[in-house]
Parts: sequence; C-alpha cells; structure tokens
Amino acid sequence: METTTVENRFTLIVQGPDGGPGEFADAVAKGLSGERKSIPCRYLYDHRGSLLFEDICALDEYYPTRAEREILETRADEIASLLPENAEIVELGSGNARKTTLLIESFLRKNGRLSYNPIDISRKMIEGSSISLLKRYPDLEIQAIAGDYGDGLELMRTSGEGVKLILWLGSSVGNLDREEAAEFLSDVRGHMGANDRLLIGIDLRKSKKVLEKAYDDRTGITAKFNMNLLRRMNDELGASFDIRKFAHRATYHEEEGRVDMELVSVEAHTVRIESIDLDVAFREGETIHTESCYKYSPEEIDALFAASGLENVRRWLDSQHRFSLSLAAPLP
Ligand code: AVJ
Repeated sequence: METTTVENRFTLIVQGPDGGPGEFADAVAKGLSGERKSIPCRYLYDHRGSLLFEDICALDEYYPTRAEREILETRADEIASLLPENAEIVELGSGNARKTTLLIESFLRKNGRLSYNPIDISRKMIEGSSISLLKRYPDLEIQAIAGDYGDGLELMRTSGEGVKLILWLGSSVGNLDREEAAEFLSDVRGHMGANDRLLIGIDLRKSKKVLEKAYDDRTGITAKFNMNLLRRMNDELGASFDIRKFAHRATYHEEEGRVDMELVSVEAHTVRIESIDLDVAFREGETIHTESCYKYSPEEIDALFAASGLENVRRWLDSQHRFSLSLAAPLP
C-alpha cells in the first residue's frame, strides 16, 4: 500500500510581507488626520481580527456564511459537473477554507484527484487549513500562496496547466465600492483563460432591519471585531485609545446598498498616537469609518459582470433568497 505524506503534497509560497507595521502607521496617519476620519478595512483583519471574524460567521444574526454554505451543500456536485476533469481550484482569501471543503469533496469524488491553490494574506491561517485538509484528503495536492490577491493572480497565470475554477466566496467583493469591484473583477478576468470559470458569492440587498442586526449582533462580537482596531493601534502604534470612549455602529444606507461600520466617539477627547507623533482630537459623536459592505441586487450583479468582461453561466440562491452564488465565464 502506498501512503503519501502531507509534506510532499504541500507547497507554500510566501510573498514578501507587504508593508508591515510601517504601512499600518502610514494608513492611520493619513486616515485620522483628515476631515472625515477613516481607516481602510483590511487593517481589521490582523490575527485577532480574523479569529473574531470566524466568530462572526457563527452568529445567529450573521446569515451570509450559513446561506452560502447551504448553496454549496446543495450545488457542489453540480458545480463540479460544469468543469472539466483536469480542473484545479484557485481560491482568493481562503481563510479557514471551511466552506471550500464541500467543493473539494465534490471535485475529488468526480475526478479522483485535485489540485487546490489557496491564496490568503495570513500565513498562519493558510498553513493551518492546508495541513488539516491534506490529512483528511490523501488525493489532494495544495500549492498555497501567503500573499495578497495580486500576488496570487500573477502566480496563477504562470503556474498550473489545468482549467481553473477561481473561488471568491463570502461576499468579500462587498468591501470594494462598485467601481473598484468592477476594476478588480476585470483584473481577475484578465488572468482567466477561455475555459476558466469564476465562482463568486455575493450578498444580496435586503431589509435594513436584517442587515443592521447582521452587523451589530446582540452578543457584541461584531462590536469587539470593530473595536479590535483601537486595540491594534494601541499595541502596534503606541496609541492611547480608551475603548470605553468609543461605540460600535452599523448603518445600512438603503439607496447606496451599503452597510457602513463606524467607531463613534461618545465624548469629546484627544488621543495621542506616539509612533506617528500625532494627537487626534475627536468631537462628541465624531466617527471613524472602518468598513463598507456593499449589497447587490441580481441586476447589479449582472451589471458588475458586464462591466468586468464576464458573463453569468449559472446563478444559485439560498432557499431564503438572501445570498447569491454565481458561476461566471470570461466574455471573448
Ligand atoms: C468579510 C466583507 C464579507 O461584509 O459581511 C462582517 C465583513 N464585517 N461583519 C461582510 C464583516 C463585520 C464581511 N466580509
């Protein structure tokens, strides 16, 4: 009997750490000096933030993860059947890859073997999830990249011969504004061959009530996730944020189809950030914008694809029509 070790089925490429602490410092200096304070949302996702985000995914109020998993549970075999036998999977922002397991199993059942190429910014996360997948599935091979999406896509173009199924799950596209989303997907499109496909999960527009609860749960996990940014500035930049002086707020702007997450200063006060030699004055009620989460109608998804050189091959919704999973092909 032949046994394969995990090691000879695993390759990890680590892209140079982009920016490091200096980059965070620059972003904070820029984001907190202007008239309207904001910090780019990717800084929410340090290791502690990523773990809190995993907790968010298990919340009653946070339906997107369950809705997307429901679609994958019922459609993974069908998705596998729409791709040729030599197809490999490339995943953008794989995280703990829990939902991906459903697809991996369908592809393995159908094709006997599978090459899986996850890309994630967190080396710790990608190593951990890769090792556990390889232990579970002896016919799986993993070439992982710890880096950003751009690094990953570039490497995908030069490596691998099979048809690619690119996964972008979890409505991560919602963090980009609508124009940036079309730019990024055009970029993805540019890296796709004629037979490659994109499987993208996108959260749908829905009632303000449901959305605001999803981003402000009663147990306060999302608040903790948002506040973690203040802790991160304290730990990494020598800032002196008193987290009791800020409150978490999530507001759905119906017309724009966007949830905004903010930190609201509950009183007028000044915060010193030592490493960037900055004193930041807050008025009572003043906000720091920390994340935008765009929601789409089915028509807006079609428009997004059209603007990106993609066409919809098939679209699936969960039973409550809260979330969309689309298989898209490059337009010639
Ligand atoms: C990671 C962008 C998909 O918008 O639902 C969840 C982020 N922030 N709760 C989302 C998030 C607070 C999440 N995405």
